[in-house]
Order: sequence, then structure tokens, then C-alpha cells
Amino acid sequence: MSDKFTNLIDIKIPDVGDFDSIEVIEVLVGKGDLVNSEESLITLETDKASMDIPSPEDGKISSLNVKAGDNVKEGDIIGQMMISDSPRIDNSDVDSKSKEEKPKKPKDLKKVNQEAVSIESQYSPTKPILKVAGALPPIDEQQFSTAHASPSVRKFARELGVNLIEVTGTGPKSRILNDDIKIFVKSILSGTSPLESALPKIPAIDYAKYGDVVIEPLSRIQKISGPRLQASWINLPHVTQHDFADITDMEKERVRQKNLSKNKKLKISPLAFIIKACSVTLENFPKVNSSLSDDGKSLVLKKYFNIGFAADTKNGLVVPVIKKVDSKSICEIARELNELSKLAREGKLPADKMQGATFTVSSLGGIGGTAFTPIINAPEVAILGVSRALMQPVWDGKQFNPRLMLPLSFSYDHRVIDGASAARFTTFFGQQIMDVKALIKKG
Ligand code: CAO
Repeated sequence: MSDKFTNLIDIKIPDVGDFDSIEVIEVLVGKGDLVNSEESLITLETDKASMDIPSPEDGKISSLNVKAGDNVKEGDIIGQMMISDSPRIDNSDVDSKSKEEKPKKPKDLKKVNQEAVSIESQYSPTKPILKVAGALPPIDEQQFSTAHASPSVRKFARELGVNLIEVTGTGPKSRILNDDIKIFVKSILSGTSPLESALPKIPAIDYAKYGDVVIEPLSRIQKISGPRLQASWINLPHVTQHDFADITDMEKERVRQKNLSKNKKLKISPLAFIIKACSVTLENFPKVNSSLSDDGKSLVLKKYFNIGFAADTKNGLVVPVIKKVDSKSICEIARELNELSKLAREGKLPADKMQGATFTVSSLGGIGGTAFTPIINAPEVAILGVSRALMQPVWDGKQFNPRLMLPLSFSYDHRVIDGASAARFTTFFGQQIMDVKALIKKG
């Protein structure tokens, strides 16, 4: 842009449609500012739409005689600007003089929206400009269109991939200003705004309006585990593979072990066998015992088998970890399971007993149910859920036999594990736990 401005011209309000008087809601430039032709100078707003008034030429603002709250109409001179003497290179056949006298029409809302869509297409929603703990979700067009903001603010929000509906407007009538978007983006980048603030909000309902309510604060454990569960649910593409494992022989062995005089005092639940069978299965499915690297480009395959188990306590869910399961017998696993469960229920579990897991088991077998969809304990890539075993008639090719069947719900991160591998995993697990004699020998 040339800095040698010699001609002073008036800045006029152009044809703004059938409006006698329109409110100025924002003044975007000031005296001395260099502006390009088409750059927005002020924003006007009617009941139905807002529109930006563009600069008629490249130049320098000499004066601007309007402020937010003023009303203007077509033909009003709102200021003056210095422009260059030399005509602009322009391919149109309209000469520069006639342009000077004919102020440019503002972009109407429809045009602005079309433009915004084309801007959006440059910023694919899968590659948002902002890189935060997770990515900002794509702009929700319907919500975006209902937000109260001027075209220039909308354009700015789109450039940054900001869902306008999430931004709190501090302008008149809660209109969203440029500064509101900057504050919103800064708060996300600095981590002071939780990720969920970038997600569509769930409407708040005042239940007290409809009857008595009691407000109960979340426990400390719930406050910690809640965001972690949500982060896993949002970031990992979860799929759950359901299956059954025949534990008839395992159950006979469990009762036998329990009744052995030396084990009389040891509670051996099915979970000890399940954890052991998981370890053997993981040795054969290394990807299930892995995690995705931070940049998502490689797998961290762990050569040790530390298995966490979800424990239900009065204060919420905790996940104690049994380390080196591959080197432990079923009785050793059962003993550790009992000790860790007791500590968890008493709220005395030290932090190091909840760290280092490579895989997690969640057992609801002692409570009930037939299947569920456990949430992966990320950055692990899979979790095995087990429900209550049921005696079921199983066809052996000649007749039905009563077999004790354990329902499996295996949730996996589909970025790392595909469906066929998941089905092979649960099948292999079923074979290990069914062949309980071989399983015991692997202790
Ligand atoms: N099928 C049938 N019976 C089962 C079973 C199964 N899959 N699993 C356990 N049982 C039986 C046990 O044998 C025991 O019966 P007996 O006392 O007659 O032997 C009874 O159910 C209670 O078992 P338990 O729950 O006390 O013991 P456990 O070792 O199976 O589980 C623990 C320990 C800590 C995992 C469990 O108490 C617990 O907290 N479970 C809830 C986990 C949870 O909330 N998961 C959901 C998280 S969201 O993904």
C-alpha cells in the first residue's frame, strides 16, 4: 500500500437497503490507521442482521466521526480518509473517480455467510488451527449462526476454529466482541479452561423448581477420575467386543483350591484366574499390552505385564495394580488382590500401588449384569470387562451340556487394535481359562 496519500475523500455510508437508521455497534478503525480497500471500518446492526461497512479505497483514516451507539443512514459522511493520487490498478472498467463517488455496498449477511463457508473450507475441521490438549471440535453451523456477533468477529472466530456459541459476549446485549474471542482462545491455550468448555454444553436445569433436591458434592476420587474417564471417552475410538468364556472347569478348580487346607483362609475369587489368563493372553497379543506414543505415530510395546483391576469403594472407583502377573501363581495373585482391595476400601492405597498398569480388568461378576462397555484406562489401549457367570446350555454337536459361561466385554482403542484382533483376543483368552490345568502351570 502506498504511503503517499495526497487526496482527501469523504467516507460515506453506502446503500444499506431499506433502512432509515441503523445502529453502529462497533468501530473497527481509528484516526491514522492504514486500511486496505474492502477492509471493514465499522459494523452496523439491525434487528435482523449485522453488516460491515468496507473502506472505499486503500488509504489512511483522517477522521472518523461515529461511535458505537450512533445511528446512521445511507449517504451519511462518517469521516474522511487520505488516498493515493495515482489510480489503483484495477481490471474492472469502472474508473477510479467514479468509484470515489460511489461508496461500496456493504456485504450483506448472506454474502458474509457464503464467504465464511469458503474460509472454513481452508481450515478443515480435522486440522483445527488451535492445538490444545485435545482438538477443538468442528464448528457447529447451526449454533454458530445463532451467536450474536458481527461479520468481522464471525470471520475472526472461523479463522481460529472457535465455536462462537462457546464464547461469552461482553458487548451490548451480550454481543461477542473480538476481545472475547481472544480471551477464549487464551484461556484454552493456557489450560485454564477445561476441554469441555469447547464442547457443546448440556443445558442446565434447575430441578429445585420441580421438587425437593439435595446437593451432594462429588468425592475427591470422583473429581479426579471423572475428567480422566471423559478424556478417554472423547479421545479414544472405543469399540467393545462381547464374548463368552467357558469357566466350568476353572470354577471346579477354584473351589478345590479354596478347600485345600493350606488355602482355607485365602479367598480365591474367579478374578484371580481371570487376571492370570489375561497375562498369558497379553503375552500372545503384544499390541494389546501397548500404548500409543504421545505424537500418535508409534506404539510403546511393554515387555512386562502389570494388570490393574477396577475396585468399587464408597468414595468412588480406584484401580490398584498387580505387578508382574506373568511371574505369579494364582494363589499369589488372589492374595494380592485381597490385600489391595482391602486397602482400596479403607482409602489407604498408596499411590505407587495404582501406577504402572499395562492393561486393566473391570469385574462386575460379584454384582450382576450380562454385559457392559468398560471405558479404557488410557493411555492403555484395551480393558477387559467381565460380568456374572451363568450356567447355560451349550451344544457340543450331539447334545446340550450345562456349562458355566463368563460374559466378556472387551473394549479396545480402534486406532491400535482392529476388530479381527479383538475377536481373536477374547477367543484366545477363553481357551486359556478353559484349560485351567495348563493355566495353573504358567504361574
Ligand atoms: N461370576 C460369578 N460370580 C462371581 C464373579 C463372576 N464373574 N466374580 C466374582 N464372583 C463371586 C465371587 O466368587 C464371590 O462369591 P463367593 O464369596 O461366594 O466366593 C462374590 O462374587 C463377590 O466377589 P467380590 O466382588 O467380593 O470379589 P472379586 O475378587 O470378584 O472382586 C473387586 C474384587 C475389588 C474387583 C470387586 O469387589 C469390585 O470392586 N468390583 C467392582 C468393579 C467395578 O466397579 N467395575 C466397574 C468399573 S466401570 O468400568
